[in-house]
Amino acid sequence: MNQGDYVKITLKNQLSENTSIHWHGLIVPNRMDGFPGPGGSPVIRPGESFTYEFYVHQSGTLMYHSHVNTAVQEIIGLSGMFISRGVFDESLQRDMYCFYKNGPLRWIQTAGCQQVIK
Ligand SMILES: [Cu+2]
Repeated sequence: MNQGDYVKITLKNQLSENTSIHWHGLIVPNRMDGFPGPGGSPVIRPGESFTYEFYVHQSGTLMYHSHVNTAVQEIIGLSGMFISRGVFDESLQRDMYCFYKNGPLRWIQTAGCQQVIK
């Protein structure tokens, strides 16, 4: 993504339980925040879809994650990085992040680092 982009991301819930996507650290309208509750951001029920739409106001290495049954859903993979290149950024060639996840053995355990070439 680039700072200033307008994004539309559709979540289709193929889980057997509710879910949502919270755009951690991103400044978005309450309804698009993915934090179900008073701000009006919806819970996505199994089999349903929801399209998150917002402008990317910030630059940097940000993240997204489930905001329903978070302790389980993040561990099984419903989380990741959201990288936004700033309009005034110098010519960065790569961005690196490490994302460690740990939980009970009956869940998937993952740990890893990735390099994103811009
Ligand atoms: Cu968060």
